[in-house]
Amino acid sequence: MPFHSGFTAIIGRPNVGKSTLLNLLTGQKVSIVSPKPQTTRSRVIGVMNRPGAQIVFVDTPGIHQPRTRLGELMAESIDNALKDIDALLFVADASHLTDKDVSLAESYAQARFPKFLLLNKIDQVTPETLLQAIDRCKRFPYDDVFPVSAKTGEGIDALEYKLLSVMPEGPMYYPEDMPTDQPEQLLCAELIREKALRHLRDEVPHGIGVEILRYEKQGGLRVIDATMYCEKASHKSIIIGKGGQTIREIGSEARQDMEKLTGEHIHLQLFVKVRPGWRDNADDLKTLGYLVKD
Ligand SMILES: Nc1nc2c(ncn2[C@@H]2O[C@H](COP(=O)(O)OP(=O)(O)OP(=O)(O)O)[C@@H](O)[C@H]2O)c(=O)[nH]1
Ligand SMILES: [Mg+2]
Repeated sequence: MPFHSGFTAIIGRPNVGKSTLLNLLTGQKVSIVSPKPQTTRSRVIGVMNRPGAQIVFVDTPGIHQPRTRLGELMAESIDNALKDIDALLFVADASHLTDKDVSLAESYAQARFPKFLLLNKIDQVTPETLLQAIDRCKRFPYDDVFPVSAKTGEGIDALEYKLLSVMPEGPMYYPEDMPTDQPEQLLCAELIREKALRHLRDEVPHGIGVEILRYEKQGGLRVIDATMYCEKASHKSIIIGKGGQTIREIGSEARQDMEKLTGEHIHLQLFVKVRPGWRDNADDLKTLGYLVKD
């Protein structure tokens, strides 16, 4: 039997559940998730292995109008993710299908590769709302519409079956024990950002960037020092919190997830630095790994 494989991009507006879906399909947490929009900032790969087949999923930042250089880089990473793919998943929130979702879905409908519309979060819609959403999407030339829940797994088997059936013959792109191409250190930085997104409000979380300063094995312990960038002095005091409580919680939750990820005992120390305008500064963007070329 020939091996089947291919690349499948996951796109859609912010907060619709793309990264949750990627983690579910991959069976591991490779992309961070939060209730805030614009959680994912760059392309994230997650690999699904099945007997005789492999699908490489590419998670992308939510489609939005960029307001900073970082936003532009996020938009570029969506365009890059759409190059050389074998299938496309356009994800929308079934409980909150907007005109913007509909017009965006329409704009990708002309793509040549197999494309599927996913109405996610069906665990929180009434059957009537779901039927209305399906009806609105039916007129687009997508190959299929899948109502799914990335949270409960409902509808995912049918999607997986369909995707496997459209994958062309091809090689195993990634070794079976490699669920993502992101280095462990980057995943750890992302986990810190995830916890920050969960603990912080309003504009504070969007201005956070994480730089790992130290990532060292010392005996049976991994020592990680990381700096959280923020954009204003007032944000720094919010991140630290009363008596250091917020930063302690962010650090403790991130450490627990890092220990699960690496299987190591971790000592994590977090610092906060004010860096006004870092999202528009090429050097800062490079330091944080968002800008790869000049
Ligand atoms: N109830 C419910 N919540 C979901 C489902 N899928 C995702 N969520 C929640 O929706 C929020 C956003 O999920 P993400 O996976 O971060 O969304 P995203 O599309 O990757 O967002 P960006 O990276 O900002 O573009 C999180 O709070 C998830 O827990 C679902 O099927 N049902
Ligand atoms: Mg995401």
